[in-house]
This record gives sequence, structure tokens and C-alpha cells, in this order.
Amino acid sequence: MNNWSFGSLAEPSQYQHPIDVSGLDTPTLLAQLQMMLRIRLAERCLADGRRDGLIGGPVHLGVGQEAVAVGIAAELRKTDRVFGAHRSHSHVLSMGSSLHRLFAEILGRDTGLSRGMGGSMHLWDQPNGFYGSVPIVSGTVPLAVGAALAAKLQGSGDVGVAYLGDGAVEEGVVHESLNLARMLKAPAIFVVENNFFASHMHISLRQPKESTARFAAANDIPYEVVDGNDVVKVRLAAARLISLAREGKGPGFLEAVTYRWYGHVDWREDIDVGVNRSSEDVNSWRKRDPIARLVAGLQAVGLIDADQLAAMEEEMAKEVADAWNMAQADAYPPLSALTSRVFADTGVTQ
Ligand SMILES: Cc1ncc(C[n+]2csc(CCOP(=O)(O)OP(=O)(O)O)c2C)c(N)n1
Ligand SMILES: [Mg+2]
Repeated sequence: MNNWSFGSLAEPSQYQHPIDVSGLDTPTLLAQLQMMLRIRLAERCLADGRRDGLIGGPVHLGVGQEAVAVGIAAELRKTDRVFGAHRSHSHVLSMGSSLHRLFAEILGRDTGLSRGMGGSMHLWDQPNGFYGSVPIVSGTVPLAVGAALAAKLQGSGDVGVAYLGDGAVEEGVVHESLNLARMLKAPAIFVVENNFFASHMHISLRQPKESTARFAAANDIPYEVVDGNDVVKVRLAAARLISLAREGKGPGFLEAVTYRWYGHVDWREDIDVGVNRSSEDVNSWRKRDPIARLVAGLQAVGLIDADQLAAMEEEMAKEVADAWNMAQADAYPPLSALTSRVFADTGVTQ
């Protein structure tokens, strides 16, 4: 990395090539494609639901960024401890969470991942390794370090994962977390989804350099910077960093360069809101589509044909529609939940 600039990695006209899938196992690649399609269609459904007034709270969509979570999750197990933030639908779904329970949460239903009390930004699915997401930017980063430290003390070989954005690194607690994780050799994996924007502000207006991996270097933490729209590159980099962490070598930092197709929140594209987000940018990043590129890579070596792809798309569309319809038919929490669900039930009585 030269002077913490991404170079061509930041150019949407570059890296549009089919993904190189050679030497990788076919079932995993197809499962990753299916998961990326599931996430894409689920978020499209949420965009429409929000636009049509069916969803009460805001939804932060990550369409275009699916390869990051799917590549990372390929190297995780259910006993790992994953933390997200405000844009975490992909993070929770990639761990194997139920689409129906995610939709139910966003619709405020009793069957939701957080029993309908949190909405899109308060997701929880610990049985699948997802320890929670919160809207406070960077708020979960120190929690991931603590969870990683606990795993180290327990000798489980599990890791803590913190998903954060390029904007989150502007919070002081991220730097404290990096330093502490390094000093305690906590098996924490920091995954920065660098999509160049924090709300409506481009990174060039917020930071002197575009690559946030400089903060890993400053804390003597091994790091990798990858094309975040290449699920294979993300997965291979994650494998290297996660295996070091599992072996007791301490934290790792993965910066994935990507882009969100929707605007900061809800279904609009936010063209010309803020700086450096024009339709040309969005359209050229669409050509760097992580799903289309994986399909092209699989087709190039005969691992999927048009009929198989159509069948997979149809299956995912049906799964999404069924989950959405089921969630909409579910009941809201009872009124008593307003007081009984203020704190989690830990089972501890006094
Ligand atoms: C502590 C805190 N400050 C500000 C906000 C308002 N806010 C919500 S999302 C966001 C931008 C975050 O940008 P980034 O970390 O790059 O994530 P992205 O939205 O790009 O996924 C801001 C400033 C907040 N939720 N929490
Ligand atoms: Mg961002």
C-alpha cells in the first residue's frame, strides 16, 4: 500500500473482471453465491417495504457490499462472536440467521430476532454467533475486543469480529480497542467496510488518507486490504487473519473496499447529496457488482449454467417472499413487553 491510497482499487472502472474461482471448492462457492443473492433480494424487499410505508423505522441497506460479510462468514463458526452496527443485515444473515426472524424484527413483530423491540439496528442472534448490532457508530467495537478476550481466556480458539465502517474509525474508542486488542493479544478481527462515505460525507472530506488500514499499522496489527466486491479475495484474506488469531497470535484487521448502491438510509440513492456521489459513480460501481462478478467467474469455468442460475434466483426470490409474508402476518409484542423487556433476562435472580 503506497502512502495509504487505494490506487486503482478505488476506481469503479477497475476490478470489474470475473472473479477467479480456480482451486476453490464448488459447493462453498455456490453456497456463497446463494447467500449473496439471499441478502441482495432481502434488502431489495426491505427497500420496497420502507418506500411503501410498511416499515416503521429506518433501514440502512448494504446492497453492493454483500461479498464482505459472506467472505468473512465463510471462515467463521457458530461459537465465534460477531458484532455489527447500523448496517448489519448482511452480517447477521451470513451467519445463518433466519430471514423470517430478521424481517419480523424490522416489522416490529414478537417473532423478531430481538422480539420486535429493536428494529433494523438492534439485531441479535447469539445461537448463530451474532452477538448484536447497535446504532451507536463504533459502539460494538470494544465489545468485540472483550468477547475476543473472553474467548482467549476460555481457551476456545474462537474469535471476536467487529464490523465497522470508514466513518467509525473517526471515533476514539476504535483506537483504544485496536491498542488494547494488540496489547492483550485478543483474537479480535476488525473488518472495515470502506464504502467511502459516512452518511453523506465523502472520506476525502473527513480523513487525510483513504485507507483506514494505517490505524492497524500504527498499532502493530497484521492487516490486509482487499477488493471488497470479490468474495474470494475477502475469504482468503479472512482465512489468513482468522487462523493467526485462532492460533493465539492476536488481532487482525481487514479493510474491504466497497460501495453501497443505496444512499445512507432507506431506499433513495442520495445522488448529489453531499459530495462525490453522482449517478456516474453509482452506475460504474454497479458494474463492479460482487454477485454478477461471481456468476461470471463461475460461468467461465463451467460451474454454473444459465438454467441453474435462474433456478437459484427463483428459489431465493420465493424464500424472501415467503419470509416477508410470514413476518407481516405475525403478531406485535404484547403491551406488557414495554416494561418486561427493558433488560435482557439473564436468568439471575437477586
Ligand atoms: C456515535 C455516533 N455518531 C454519529 C451517528 C450518526 N451516524 C449514523 S451512521 C453514520 C455514518 C457511519 O459511517 P460508516 O461508519 O462509514 O458506516 P456506513 O454508514 O458507511 O456503513 C453516522 C455519522 C451515530 N449513529 N453514532
Ligand atoms: Mg462508510
